[in-house]
Amino acid sequence: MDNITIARLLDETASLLEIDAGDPFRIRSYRRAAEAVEQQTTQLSTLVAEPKQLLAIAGIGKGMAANIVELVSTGTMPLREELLQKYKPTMLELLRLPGMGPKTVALLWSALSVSDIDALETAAKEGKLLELPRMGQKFTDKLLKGIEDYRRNSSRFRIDDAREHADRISALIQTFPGIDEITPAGSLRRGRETVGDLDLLVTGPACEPNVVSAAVEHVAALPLIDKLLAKGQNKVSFTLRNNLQVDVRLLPRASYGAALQYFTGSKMHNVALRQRAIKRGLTLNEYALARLDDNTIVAARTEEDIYRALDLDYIPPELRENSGELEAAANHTLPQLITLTDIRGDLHMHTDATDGRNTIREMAEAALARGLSYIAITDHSKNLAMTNGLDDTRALAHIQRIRAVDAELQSEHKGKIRVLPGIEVDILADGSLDLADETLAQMDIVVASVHSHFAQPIEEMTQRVLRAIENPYVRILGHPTGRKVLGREAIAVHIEQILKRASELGVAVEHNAAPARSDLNDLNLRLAKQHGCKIVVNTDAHTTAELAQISYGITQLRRAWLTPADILNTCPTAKALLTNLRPRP
Ligand code: DGT
Ligand code: CA
Ligand code: CA
Ligand code: ZN
Repeated sequence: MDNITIARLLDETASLLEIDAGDPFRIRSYRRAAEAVEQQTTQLSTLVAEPKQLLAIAGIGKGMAANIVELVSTGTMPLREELLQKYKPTMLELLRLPGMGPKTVALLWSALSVSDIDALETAAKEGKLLELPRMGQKFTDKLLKGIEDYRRNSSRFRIDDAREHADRISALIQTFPGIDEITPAGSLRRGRETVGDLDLLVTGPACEPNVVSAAVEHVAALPLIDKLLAKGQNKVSFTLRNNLQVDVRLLPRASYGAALQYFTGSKMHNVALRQRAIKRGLTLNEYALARLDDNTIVAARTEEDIYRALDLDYIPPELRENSGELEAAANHTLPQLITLTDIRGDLHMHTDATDGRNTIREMAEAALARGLSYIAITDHSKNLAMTNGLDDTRALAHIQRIRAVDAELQSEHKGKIRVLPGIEVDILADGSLDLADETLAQMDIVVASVHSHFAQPIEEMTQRVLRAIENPYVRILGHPTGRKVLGREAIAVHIEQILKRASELGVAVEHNAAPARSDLNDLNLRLAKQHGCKIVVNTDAHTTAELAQISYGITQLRRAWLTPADILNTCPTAKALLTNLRPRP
């Protein structure tokens, strides 16, 4: 049994546990073990006689080592067999559909023997779901629409997913001697929210034409390859277990810039750039920018050289979508795009008082370690019962705790970080807010968000949000579109009308940095700026680790051409920030 098979079986067991509504930590441990196994360059089947060596692998503990020994010697393991008596691994895909929980999936299996999406679609179309409890026509219609959305989306991967895989593959390629640089190109480098396939470019002495074949063999033998699709002179294509395709190109240093430019795209940007080259008597391809008449190379080593030779300022990858960037680069009017270090605070995060995992103090210390000068703690309000949302009494008590931590940290760290009391208050179905005005009046940061009744018709939803931001205590509109990337579609709202009113009222609109959320896309962000909206970028972190998600938010802001001046939480201090937010009544 090879490593990729062991990894698949462990991952499948995690899926089965998920359908069984198992312990999330146990599920995570199987997933982590699967990832660790497929990273190994030694075949584990040769190590099972010496289980100690298995324990040396990070992510594999005693129990998991025993599982692996069992898998290698018997082809399966007891937990897996036990779960397979009840479920099928394909059922996991069903959990990705709207309205599907583990119980529903189990019921579909026991009542209709449905275990995959195709069978579910057939059953739904034949009206078989109507016979089951709590599954009416409305559920069936929503489900069929969900299946359609899922099929459309399932060939793409979220940016954080793609980034993680790119990092893991790069770490493995890097182990080969003579590799200097590995750069993810394509849509990942441009920072799109989703990625179709990974394009990895590699350079270094090992990639020079006379020696590259050894490096190609190394890449083609990477342990995490599921299917090898193609192996050429300097290119290897393969898929991973999750079907993500990866194209690795090994390139000589002298033409790395030309390759990087070409494979970063976008296609439309490249077409426009090539036209500009031709007008100047030049030709541009993945090898070089060269003269049309005698093929003399004009630039090839770096991207900067190529853009300069075309009389253009350097164009950051996030802007390469052929939406005005060439003209701006020619006129020296490209914006000074915002960067991670411009962000001074984070105004939306949760703690263990509701559905977050860490305490107020832990969140604050993690923010301090990340170099932030202020944060707001904004836990959920009571309408979100499944998060243990705060009612007025608990919210007021929570503020006292936040103020206490703020005072402690101020004396411990000489005012380096401020912790502001806040709330993420639910916008109820009629546009009223979930907590009393007197409670909201005690908060520095009131984020108002739609978290329920997502299906309201567009006029009703628009009026609902407009009513909410009329409340004078609301300073930030959270989740302005409520969408989930590759998941839930945006709520139906007249977004421009909302942005206009928010701008008039001085209510800031939030770009949610979580890659699953990315609430305002690049177009909406540009629209928000056009209407003069105040914009904030927040992580909505539910753990200290999630504070790092801010970088994905920055990427989207850059794609929208935004500068530090466009974003409120670039203000250097909490005081400066508060004077720039909507004044309190
Ligand atoms: P994706 O993978 O769908 O998320 O999007 P990309 O942009 O990564 O597209 P991909 O992987 O098909 O190609 C990577 C880059 O290579 C693309 O952004 C531009 C360049 N490229 C690919 N095919 C062509 C082509 O036919 N003409 C030109 N000019 N460039 C191309
Ligand atoms: Ca790609
Ligand atoms: Ca590609
Ligand atoms: Zn939140």
